[in-house]
Amino acid sequence: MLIAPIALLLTGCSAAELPRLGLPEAVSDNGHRILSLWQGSWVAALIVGAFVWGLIIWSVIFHRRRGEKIPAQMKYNVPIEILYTVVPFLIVAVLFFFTARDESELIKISPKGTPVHVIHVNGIRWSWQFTYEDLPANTVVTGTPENAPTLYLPQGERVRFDLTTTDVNHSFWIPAFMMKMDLIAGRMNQFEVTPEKLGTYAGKCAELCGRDHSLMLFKVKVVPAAEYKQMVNTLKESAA
Ligand SMILES: [Cu+2]
Repeated sequence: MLIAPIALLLTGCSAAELPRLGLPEAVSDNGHRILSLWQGSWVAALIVGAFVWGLIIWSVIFHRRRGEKIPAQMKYNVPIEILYTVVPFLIVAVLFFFTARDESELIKISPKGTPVHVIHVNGIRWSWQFTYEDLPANTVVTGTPENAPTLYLPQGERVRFDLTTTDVNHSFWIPAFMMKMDLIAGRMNQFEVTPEKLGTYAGKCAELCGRDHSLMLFKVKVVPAAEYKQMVNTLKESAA
């Protein structure tokens, strides 16, 4: 019962932020799913925790030392040993089930023919290259460590990222979207997202890829769908 006020005091977060348990507000469709997986895992952990704390307190109070008499000494208790093998297995199985269920949803790619904006993301030591494949001119924006590129995304429309790398492995991470995916040499990874909230967000590389890994930054701007194409074109001119 003390956990909520203590967490509030320790983190200094507001009552509106508390239910998110440290995660930011969801600004994409994937974010809602990830947030509920995170919250569900916490609820499960707190239930298990409360049960274990209860058992500890119960044994401390009701089985505390009373006099000099040594209690009955036991070596094996098969039912209890089976119980503490089966119960952790069940806990892991439940967590695994929900994680696998959500992961398979998060990496689902829309079937061919669905309108999706395809953006090819290429990792280069040490910046990013974005190719807007759905735009007629195939706009390519290449950043440098000194001049971080901007990635434009349309609000409320489906975007697919095709992730590749020119050199070593990197990882494409937009913390506000609560999701990242590796860029693996020699293959293409993909995921889709629908940005929901207009705004500017930070993006970074989440794989320690070498000397200037910390400079592999980019900006993400979620703009109204009607302005998306126009914004990307401005970007093309400024990046040239
Ligand atoms: Cu990197």
